[in-house]
Amino acid sequence: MSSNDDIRTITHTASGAACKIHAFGATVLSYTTGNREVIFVSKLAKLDGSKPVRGGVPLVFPIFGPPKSGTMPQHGFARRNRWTFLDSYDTKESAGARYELKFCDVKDGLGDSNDWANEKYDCTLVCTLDCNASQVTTSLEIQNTGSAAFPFQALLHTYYSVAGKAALQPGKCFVSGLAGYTVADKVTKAAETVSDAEAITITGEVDRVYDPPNGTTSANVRIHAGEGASVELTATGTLDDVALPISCVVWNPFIEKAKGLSDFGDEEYFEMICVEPGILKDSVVLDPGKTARLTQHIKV
Ligand code: TA6
Repeated sequence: MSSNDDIRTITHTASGAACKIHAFGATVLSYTTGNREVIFVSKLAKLDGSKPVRGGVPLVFPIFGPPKSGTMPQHGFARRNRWTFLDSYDTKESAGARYELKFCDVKDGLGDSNDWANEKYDCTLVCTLDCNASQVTTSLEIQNTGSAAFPFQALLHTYYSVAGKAALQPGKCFVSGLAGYTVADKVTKAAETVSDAEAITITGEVDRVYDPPNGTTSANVRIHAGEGASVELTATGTLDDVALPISCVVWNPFIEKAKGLSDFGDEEYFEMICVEPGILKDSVVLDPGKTARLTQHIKV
């Protein structure tokens, strides 16, 4: 089990900006700059390691969503295990920290009847966090340390705090920058279409995967998270230093799903929006000895 002792505060002395990160899942819990908290964590979130944190920036790997076969828990094992603190720093430019999860230390979340549970694969994951007054950067590095190539998905499941509990006010809370992406709507289950929406708003349960048009790699999205609280999100992915296409998931549980989450307040859907960049398309395969990296820069 984990405890609050596993939560480390990273302070950028020069600016006063600060982050909190939990060793459980290497989950970033907070990024504050000035008097603004950018990240949302549910008041009911478990921080004892009994389940993934409901909020912050959960790390999703090696699968996004439910398993296609076998019984690995939804969103994989990365967010369900205690990572090892490597080091931290505090310089004039920024402050940050690094955490590592070696596959041999994975105790939960493998399920069974899959190649990870059967130990066909091996990997080392490194989470890096960097912050200053104007931005926070989080990244997930995936090293194939085994002898077999493995397919994977990876995603930064970022929960944003919405100022003034305005998540359902289209003029104050919306996401722009995903027009032209192909959208798969997990709520309506409608056929995939190309999104022409300049602004994605929350008027009910939203659970959509936006895949980039061919040739587009990095994601550049503006998230309006309440009055005067927008952020610019830039997300990139690489495999062996070659750029990968980055998809984006937009999620708000709304009324019914919120009630169904034991670690989420029934009314907290007014206070948050998830915008989650990920390597989701074409089931990317990582060869032995190679490294993939998913990075998001969140500029305030
Ligand atoms: O990213 C959106 C999503 O896949 C939703 O379908 C919802 O399940 C959300 O993730 C939260 O998943 P979790 O396993 O953390 O409850």
